[in-house]
Amino acid sequence: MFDKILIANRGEIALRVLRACQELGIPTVAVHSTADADAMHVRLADESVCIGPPPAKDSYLNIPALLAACEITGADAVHPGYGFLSENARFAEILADHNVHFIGPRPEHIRLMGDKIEAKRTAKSLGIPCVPGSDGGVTSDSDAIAIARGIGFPVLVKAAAGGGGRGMKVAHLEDELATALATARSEAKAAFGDDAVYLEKYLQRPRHIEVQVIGDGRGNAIHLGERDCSLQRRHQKVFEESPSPALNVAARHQIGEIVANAMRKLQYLGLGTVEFLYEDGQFFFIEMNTRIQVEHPVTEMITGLDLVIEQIRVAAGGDLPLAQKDVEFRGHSIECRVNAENPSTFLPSPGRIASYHPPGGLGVRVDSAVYQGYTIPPFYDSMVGKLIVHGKSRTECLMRLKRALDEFVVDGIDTTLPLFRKLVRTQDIIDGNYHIHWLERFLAEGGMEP
Ligand code: MV4
Repeated sequence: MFDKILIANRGEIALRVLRACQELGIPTVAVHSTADADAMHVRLADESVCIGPPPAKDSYLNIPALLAACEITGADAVHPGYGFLSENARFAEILADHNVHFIGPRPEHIRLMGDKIEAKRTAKSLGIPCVPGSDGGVTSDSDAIAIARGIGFPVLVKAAAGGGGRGMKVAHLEDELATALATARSEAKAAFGDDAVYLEKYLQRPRHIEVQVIGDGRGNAIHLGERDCSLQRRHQKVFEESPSPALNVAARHQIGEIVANAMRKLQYLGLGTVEFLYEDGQFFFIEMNTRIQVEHPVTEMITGLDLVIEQIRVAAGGDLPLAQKDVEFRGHSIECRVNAENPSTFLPSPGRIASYHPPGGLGVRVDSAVYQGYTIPPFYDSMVGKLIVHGKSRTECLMRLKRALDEFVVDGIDTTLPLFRKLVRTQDIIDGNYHIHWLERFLAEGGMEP
């Protein structure tokens, strides 16, 4: 096992990782920017190192400063959390060059999944169902037209270096395709320095369902069920649940086995999430994430596993916690991402939290790094924390969520709590009847108007 872990992150995930380290009996090093000197992860860690000024590029993304922090403290492993350097293959390689373990997949798998064309090619070769589209990149308008005629309109042009919704353009008709290609290419070039694009059939009203996996890097891998993350706004997830209200036991087992088998063949190491669009009873691979995700707690609640502890164990060469046949899925879990934003306009609302009273009780979990009197700095994401609830059934889970939301007090800043209080009282949400465009339509139709 590792002797000391440096946590290359901030906020709730830094605290989440710190808690796992403490339960494993591993000393921790927090790093922080000058804006985060008062942050909770700094207070709770065994040691801390200031790594630079507030802008992330000068602190949480500053690889030389992180290496120096490892050197100074003697940390022999780095946990990257999510965001920042968590999917940076070069960072993982540089750490290895300095004899520091990266708690995550091998660099080649991070790099492979970072290129969406290569990721899709790999998924397909491993037996994962993919969205119909181009085989690899599209290089000419005439090729694109031929492919689009084959799969039928509408089609979607996606950037190879994209992901998370950046650099996508829809073409509903043939005469829109050349413009969609040109626009997607130039946006991709400007955003990522890579103008490679590919083509897919555009699915109009799918759900976003992702499968959690963990591998030991020696050909053993298990899946831990799915999460339904269809409720999103501008490609930011808002509300996630497991199991998905759209799947039955047989469908869960089928897609889970396909994904776990693929990861066994890849000899995948660490945690991973395989993302699908799900429409008319069919799964279509879109991307794979090679990090711990924000919404991992809903999987923890229904499996009883601590994903960060298991992630650290496999990174240190340990075994998987369970065989697939011993993984049990119990009850239902929902997560709400509470952001420091106006609940109608979504404008950021950083500032001082004047009063703070998180909910509690059976089946209620709050993953947050804020406290009463804490000032949310304006430099980073606007998450106040995550409210995660668990119940025996989806109905019990929703009732518990409703009461937990009513207990939750965050004063002094705007938060998205009122949005969630509204959502749990909205029939489509109660029925589990939603898709990836549901939330934006709800907001456009005045769902949050006073
Ligand atoms: C799609 C799609 C429809 N058809 N691909 C957006 C983020 C990126 N991960 C993939 N995305 C999409 N890919 C095909 N072939 C619709 C989306 C999409 C979306 C996906 C998941 C969750 C929210 C979304 C919101 C808008 C578009």
